[in-house]
Amino acid sequence: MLNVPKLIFVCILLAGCVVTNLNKRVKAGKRNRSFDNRHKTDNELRQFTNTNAFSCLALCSDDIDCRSVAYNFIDGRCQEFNRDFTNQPVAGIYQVGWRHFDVAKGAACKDRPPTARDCDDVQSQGYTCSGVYSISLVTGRSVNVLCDLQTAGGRWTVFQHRKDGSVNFDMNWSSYKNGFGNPDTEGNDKLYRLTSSRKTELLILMEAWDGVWKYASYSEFYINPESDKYRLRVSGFSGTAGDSLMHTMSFTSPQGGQQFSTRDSDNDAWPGSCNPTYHKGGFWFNKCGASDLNGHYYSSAVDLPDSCNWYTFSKNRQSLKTIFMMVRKV
Ligand SMILES: *[C@@H]1O[C@H](CO)[C@@H](O)[C@H](O)[C@H]1NC(C)=O
Ligand SMILES: *[C@@H]1O[C@H](CO)[C@@H](O)[C@H](O)[C@H]1NC(C)=O
Ligand SMILES: [Ca+2]
Repeated sequence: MLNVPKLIFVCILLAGCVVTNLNKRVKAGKRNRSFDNRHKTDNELRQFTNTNAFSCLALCSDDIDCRSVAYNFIDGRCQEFNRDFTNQPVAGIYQVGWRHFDVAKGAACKDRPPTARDCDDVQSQGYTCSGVYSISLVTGRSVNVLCDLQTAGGRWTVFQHRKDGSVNFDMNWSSYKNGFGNPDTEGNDKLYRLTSSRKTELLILMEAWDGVWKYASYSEFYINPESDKYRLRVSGFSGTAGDSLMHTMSFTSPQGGQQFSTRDSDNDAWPGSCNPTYHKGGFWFNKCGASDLNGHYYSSAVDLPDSCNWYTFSKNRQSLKTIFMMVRKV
């Protein structure tokens, strides 16, 4: 398991992994991998020639699917991969010069901006590192949120994050209303505020237990207020993980999507209650669902309906290792 926060943009390897040019985007990681000298072709997204180590990493930072790179220090070739190789040997053809860098989006952040309404404001104020910031959704009241200022242009306010099993997500209605964890789930009232006053898009980044990352992006996303049980509105899918929100949630409701349900508040479209019969956690269950990103966190890839899963990722209920759900204004 990684013992570094997942949102940290880590370039791992060189004793003093170089940093300067990428303005805080790349940091020396805790791992130390000597030259792999392996040229691999599986899990490859793109390749470039005549790059330098910095631009190779920068290209990865801008690519939503990219999670690691290989750079050849002898001839300047650069490869991007859609998975990382944490704690795993890199297999491939022996070729001198290759080094593999595992890359997690974001960078540990020590700066704290004065007041911002969301992570878009944070980035507009000149901050470049991802991390936890204090924002004010309501004047005078600040909350800590995770900002992703790297992925696909940054400006993302993270409202849900799974990274290990340390936070219980099978919480009741009022916990989902107000948020829980620090700052794992921002809560539906805050999500309503973030998405109701302007057009917002949704990005979901997901990592399976074999290290492969996929994403689901929705060009329009908002939820209704608590009086309508935080009904989901989502459209305009694109991405590599498949559309498990539309797949599971909007085929019945003329209003567009399902209401939110928790174990103590059944608003789903099934006669019984999806949680706990099939699922765990609070989500926009239908009858019940083929995805549940707030399901139980298993510490391995098990195929169980109560896990945190996204059906179209691998056409089963395989529990995911890492999840980010985040919004930004369009
Ligand atoms: C990194 O790896 C090299 C070669 O295996 C080793 O000599 C060195 O002590 C390692 N450094 C750290 C900080 O682990
Ligand atoms: C909901 O859960 C929280 C935290 O576990 C608890 O403090 C609170 O009393 C619960 N509320 C209801 C209505 O069950
Ligand atoms: Ca029901």
